[in-house]
Amino acid sequence: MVDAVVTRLRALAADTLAGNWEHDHTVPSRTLYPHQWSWDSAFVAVGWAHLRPDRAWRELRTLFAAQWADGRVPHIVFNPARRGGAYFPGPDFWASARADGAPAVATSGLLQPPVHALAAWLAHRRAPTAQARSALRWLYPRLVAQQRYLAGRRDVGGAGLACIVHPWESGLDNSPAWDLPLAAVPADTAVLRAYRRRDTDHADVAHRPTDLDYARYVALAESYRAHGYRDDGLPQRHPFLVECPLVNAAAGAAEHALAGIAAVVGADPGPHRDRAARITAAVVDRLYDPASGTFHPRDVRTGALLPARTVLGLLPLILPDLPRRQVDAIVAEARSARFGLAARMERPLPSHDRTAPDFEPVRYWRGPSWINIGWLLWRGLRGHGHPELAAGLAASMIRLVATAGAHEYFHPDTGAGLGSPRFAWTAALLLDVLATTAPDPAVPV
Ligand code: 2M8
Repeated sequence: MVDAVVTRLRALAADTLAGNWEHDHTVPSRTLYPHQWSWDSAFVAVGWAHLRPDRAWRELRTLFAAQWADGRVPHIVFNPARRGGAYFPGPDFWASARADGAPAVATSGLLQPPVHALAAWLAHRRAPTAQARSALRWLYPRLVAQQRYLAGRRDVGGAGLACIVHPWESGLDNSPAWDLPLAAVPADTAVLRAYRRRDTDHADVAHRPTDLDYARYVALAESYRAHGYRDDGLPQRHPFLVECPLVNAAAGAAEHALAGIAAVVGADPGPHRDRAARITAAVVDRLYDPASGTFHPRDVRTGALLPARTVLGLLPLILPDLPRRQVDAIVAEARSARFGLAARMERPLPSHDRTAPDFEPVRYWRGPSWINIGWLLWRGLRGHGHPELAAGLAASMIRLVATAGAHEYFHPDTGAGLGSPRFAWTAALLLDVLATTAPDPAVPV
């Protein structure tokens, strides 16, 4: 019975990934996201490593071939074969060719959480072949450059943490975490008259960001673009500068992964361990709030922590060297009625505090459950000695996909599938979870 479920789910995941494979990368979704996205590709590589390690490495190589001279890894790499209005904001909007240090292929100018070193390390651990070692040798200096960019040009606050300049850089685009700083961004929906949103062609308007939020996203991207995506002078001119717990925890976890990769490619792991320790200390020092007992983003423009208790607050658990006090605080927060983590979960893990007045069960990142977030927390729970909670979360993720399919996100009460129905990272990360967790017997065959 359980074997039949695993066989069915593995086939579903393999079909989804194969259907989204596009000659040298995987699209997150054929309809909504027809290009290559940065952190999607990292998650996808973790999944491909279970099926076709060659594709895991190809995926990462394609992404890092589009790395900018300053080390940034762009959040979208546009497929030249899909030019035209398939996605907004598309290549004409970002106009990367006009910026210094951009690659030949068209990209955006933003970044996403740096989960790539972790993905490369996991892919190598799953299949430590000569091909994997050669891919790691190619990737290592590029991953180091990605980290250098974050720790250098993006340390706008000067405290050893990277700043994001746009909510899209967090990956949790429309999270209530960003409402306060976003409200200070001057914009009105008239800006959208010059463009056409494409997301609402493929997705339910009630699930997507509002027009006013979209106008602010566009205004912020235009502000960054106007200075050629340069990072000097950001405090004087850019209206959104935030230290995000996920981006920085991912950067810390990346240094741990890079220590492992360095040992494989014959480099020195020591500096990576030192940097990892410094990032973890800065994440705790700058983003942990003892009063709320959780992590919050810090608004660099005002100096204040942003008060919303979103799932971002739980994600520093991916730091292997997070001190026990903060581990215990995160576990308590995750087990509270706000997130409902348990050895037997009644409902999926939400992306926002389900007791908050602004919790929205179907709107994108403001309540729905996402498999990539569950997977990150699952890894953190395993690494910090909480196998029962990790198993409960894994079982809940497996149940979601077994019941609703490989959707982009899920209703946090009913588990119904939302967003794109054949979503790449859902499929990829499910494969990784299935490799270590058996579905519970109640999951439908
Ligand atoms: C969503 O973001 C894009 C912009 O990057 C969008 O809304 O159009 C987010 O869920 C993001 O985390 C994800 O990487 C991207 C592609 O799956 O979609």
